[in-house]
Amino acid sequence: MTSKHRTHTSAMHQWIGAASIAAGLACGAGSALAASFVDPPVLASQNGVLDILMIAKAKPIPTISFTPPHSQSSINPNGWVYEVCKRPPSGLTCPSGSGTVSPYGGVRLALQQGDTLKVRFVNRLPKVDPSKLNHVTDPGQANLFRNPTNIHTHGLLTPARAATVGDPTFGDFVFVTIYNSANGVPVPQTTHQHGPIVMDTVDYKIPVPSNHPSGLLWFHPHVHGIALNQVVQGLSGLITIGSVGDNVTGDSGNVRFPDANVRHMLLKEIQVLAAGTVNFDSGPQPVANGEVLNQEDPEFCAPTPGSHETRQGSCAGQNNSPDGSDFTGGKWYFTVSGQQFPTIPITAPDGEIWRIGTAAGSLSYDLQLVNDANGRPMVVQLIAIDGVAVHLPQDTPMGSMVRMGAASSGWSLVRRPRRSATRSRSASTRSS
Ligand SMILES: [Cu+2]
Repeated sequence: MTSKHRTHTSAMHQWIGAASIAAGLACGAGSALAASFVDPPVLASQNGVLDILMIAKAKPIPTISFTPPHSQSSINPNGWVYEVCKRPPSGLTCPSGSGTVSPYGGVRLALQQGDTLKVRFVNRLPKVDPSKLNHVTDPGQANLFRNPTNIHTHGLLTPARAATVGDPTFGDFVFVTIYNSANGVPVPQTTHQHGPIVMDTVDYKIPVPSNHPSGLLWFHPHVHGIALNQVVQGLSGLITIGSVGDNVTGDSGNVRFPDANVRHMLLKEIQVLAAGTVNFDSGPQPVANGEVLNQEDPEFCAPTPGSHETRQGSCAGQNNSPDGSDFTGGKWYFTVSGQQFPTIPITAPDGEIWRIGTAAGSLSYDLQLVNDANGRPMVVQLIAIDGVAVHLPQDTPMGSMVRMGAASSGWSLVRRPRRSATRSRSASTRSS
């Protein structure tokens, strides 16, 4: 691990450790929300290279419909997404249609050992109201409201390389900041300016070592002071190195575990407000119906559901006044790759492997697979954490397993259908 990764990990733990909301994976379903789960769009390398154009921009989230209090109509809140396509011959826009994807739920970049990931990265994010951002009054942070960003490939063992005169591309270098020129020219700061400022676009060239372990990783922005806001507004995606079959075989068919029976899930969460007033570091500020609280508050909802509350991929905002904000009427959504409470049918004889990443800003997930028929937890086998295979000796205490999981942003687990089952069943996720 490089020092870059250590620095990063401590920052991430602050985000994740702030609150704990229980989420479960349930069988059966029968909810209006329970559309079938769709794996994230994949951009795969060819002949050792994945060469893409990636644009960070605002876009309404079609899979989240927020109905404000006393309203008949719903709002699709504005997320920030990565629009991605194979790099066109020229220009900083993805041609519409073929190969262009920009889902709130994120894409998956499928890489192999020895590949090079090339990204022409463009910042088209909107400005943020400075009164609704923390850290804008910190030393050197007067430009945060202009929404500078960058990308970091979390978990990838790759050099943290800055550009040089001879090579203008960047490796996974978290100190470069890319500004959208539409948001104004950044004002020079006398302190805390750790790396180069680049306007609008930058080229990354990120090598994957030929001996890199196969596994599940993710990517996200890494500009200090605003990365949390950007992640919870939607900016994240998955990276896979190699295949599950590199390490795992099935039991009924003793061959490489087939890619077709592997699912990829990125747990995303977003806080959507009802019109009112929210307390920021700057003091109370007015907010509109459907506005995203990207300066997340871990106390948005009660930690557990109220007696008449059913949580299916969201929880209701609570009133924390007078000490905190009144979030009544708002909702905190917990999605699986952007989908709220999807249904996941499982039919393969060897079961499925689920690769789960979390892009959470202010919570950690406590995952269970629950049988809807009897409400009981079901057996799953944890096979890897952060791309590293795990072997848990028999009688490992639950607390040890929870500690291992809590230090992690990526899991893989195996879900097997019961041998006695003759019809297909389904699983869905919910927060409980
Ligand atoms: Cu990270």
